Amino acid sequence: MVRNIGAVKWVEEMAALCKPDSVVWIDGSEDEKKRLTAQALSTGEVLELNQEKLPGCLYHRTAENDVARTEHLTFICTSKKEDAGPNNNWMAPQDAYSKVGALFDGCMKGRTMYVVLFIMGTAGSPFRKIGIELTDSIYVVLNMRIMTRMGKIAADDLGENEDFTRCMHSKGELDIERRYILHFPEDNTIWSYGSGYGGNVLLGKKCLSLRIASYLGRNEGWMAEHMLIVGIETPEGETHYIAAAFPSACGKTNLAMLIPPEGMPGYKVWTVGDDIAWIRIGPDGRLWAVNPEAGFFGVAPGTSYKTNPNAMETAKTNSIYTNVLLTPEKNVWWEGMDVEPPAEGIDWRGNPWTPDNGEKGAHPNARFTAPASQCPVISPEWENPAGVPLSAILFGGRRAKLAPLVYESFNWQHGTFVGATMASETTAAATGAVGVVRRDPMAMLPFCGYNMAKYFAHWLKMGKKLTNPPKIFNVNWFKRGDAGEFLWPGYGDNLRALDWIIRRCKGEIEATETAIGYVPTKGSINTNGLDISEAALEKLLEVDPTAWLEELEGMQTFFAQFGDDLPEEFVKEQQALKARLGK
Ligand code: GTP
Ligand code: SPV
Ligand code: MN
Repeated sequence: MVRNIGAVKWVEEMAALCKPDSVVWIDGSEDEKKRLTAQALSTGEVLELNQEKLPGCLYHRTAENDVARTEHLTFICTSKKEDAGPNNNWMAPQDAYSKVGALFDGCMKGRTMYVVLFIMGTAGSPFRKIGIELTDSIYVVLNMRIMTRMGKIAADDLGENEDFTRCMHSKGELDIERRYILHFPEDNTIWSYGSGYGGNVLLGKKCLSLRIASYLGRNEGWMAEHMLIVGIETPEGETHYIAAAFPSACGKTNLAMLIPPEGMPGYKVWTVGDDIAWIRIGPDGRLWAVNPEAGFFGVAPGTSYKTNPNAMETAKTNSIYTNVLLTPEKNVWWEGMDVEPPAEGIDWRGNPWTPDNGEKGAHPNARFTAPASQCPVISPEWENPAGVPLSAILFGGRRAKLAPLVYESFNWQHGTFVGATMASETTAAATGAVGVVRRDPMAMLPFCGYNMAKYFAHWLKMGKKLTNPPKIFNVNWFKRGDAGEFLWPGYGDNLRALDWIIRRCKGEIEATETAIGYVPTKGSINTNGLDISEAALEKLLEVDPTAWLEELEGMQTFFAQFGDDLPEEFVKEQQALKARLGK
């Protein structure tokens, strides 16, 4: 199938290192899928789910210590430490290759090495990137089959071109003490050892499409961002595209496929992507975004027919469920699914479970892998190689206090500053404490493959090249009242904020200028059919200068680590914010 000399040589070299019993080149066919599935079923690597209720769906459980990205074991290996920046763990490339090379040595004895050629983007597109992942996990192959365009289509697209990302993965022993996720941007190479969890092992996703791609994008003049892309069709029939960066488990998948609330008839929502956007400047001076992925790797807990029916429909067939609760009927269940829990089941650890045994049935970061093409509201433009033009970029996170429901930045430079000063409460998508506010610029802190100060500069530079830039906004669906309750209903009702954003982009409505940006003037958010008190709305839109002055201190502390690399524009933005806050 593959006559690419560089690919064949590299696979031979890696096979000589890992010493698998056999090497299998994946073609991506239906027959092959059947064979691989049968084999994974026979070893228990995956389980078959109820084929009446969930046709074509499989179940998988990862090791108990391997259920989320491990940021402390993730490294950027550049020749110079400063190129990785204070935002990344760093290892010298030679040290990394020899240290983890020793782990790869012989690690596939008794196993098969699968060779997966895959495309991020669509075949033939000038903007796609091609990778080859070597892995000893059928679960990884089956997931890559959903998340990317892979096999023969990728081999044909690559042809004899030797410019591909070399992605090396082994489960190893699944020992957290022997786990490394290494990126070598200068060599276009990724090495992942000792994990079987999504973001650590589906190397086309965070590793290639964000860490390596952000590095390539800076060199090549484009941007790789942790953003959903959604089209909003107004009752007048115009479609406006919005990209939004929220940290992991902060609502991207949900916003990308929301269902308009009853009070907003005539609106339609079209999903283009739910996690990653590659963004370029078009000939018209606007930003154009593509989703390089072919599937969704979505958070299961909290997903229900009430909160996100489109995700439930998407994942009903041909999907893989990881670390959810398994019911006696071989169905799946998770917390927040909004159906009665089964009387008993097997939890994400593989232990017997009952609703009252005090344990979670599903891990909070349990996931479904589902083909994007199955999404009932997938955009007709989702595979357009040119992408979709962006009217607005949103930043947002989980902030119980401070950040208003929505506000608009003054201009691109200020908007970049707003994105760079984002903060959010941590979630179960990465190991470590949950619920701690940390700064997460552009939701890219765990995913920026180089010095983030240079990344900020890249954003500013891109803005200077735009003759028709999108407007930049900040949103927060997670503000809480005094009793700890969410003040905003969220989910489908988030369209009310998007609607305000679109009307601002079109210059149709006035807004109130505050120290942090423009907030909705009273009465300008469509609350038709929404049961919300005046007091809650007021609280949602409040800007408290004292609290923002405190926030400014947090920003300054965070920026200090970048020293002189921090763009001077950000120093000016900090001063201007301070002045606007009256100090
Ligand atoms: P990653 O796949 O990790 O990048 O996550 P994501 O940003 O796509 O987050 P996702 O949409 O999967 O949502 C994560 C969790 O937040 C789920 O439990 C959702 O139910 C919950 N959530 C999403 N949107 C809202 C919202 O508007 N309000 C509230 N309260 N919760 C939300
Ligand atoms: C995230 O954590 O942002 C995800 C899931 O989208 S993972 O692929 O594990 O990174
Ligand atoms: Mn994500």
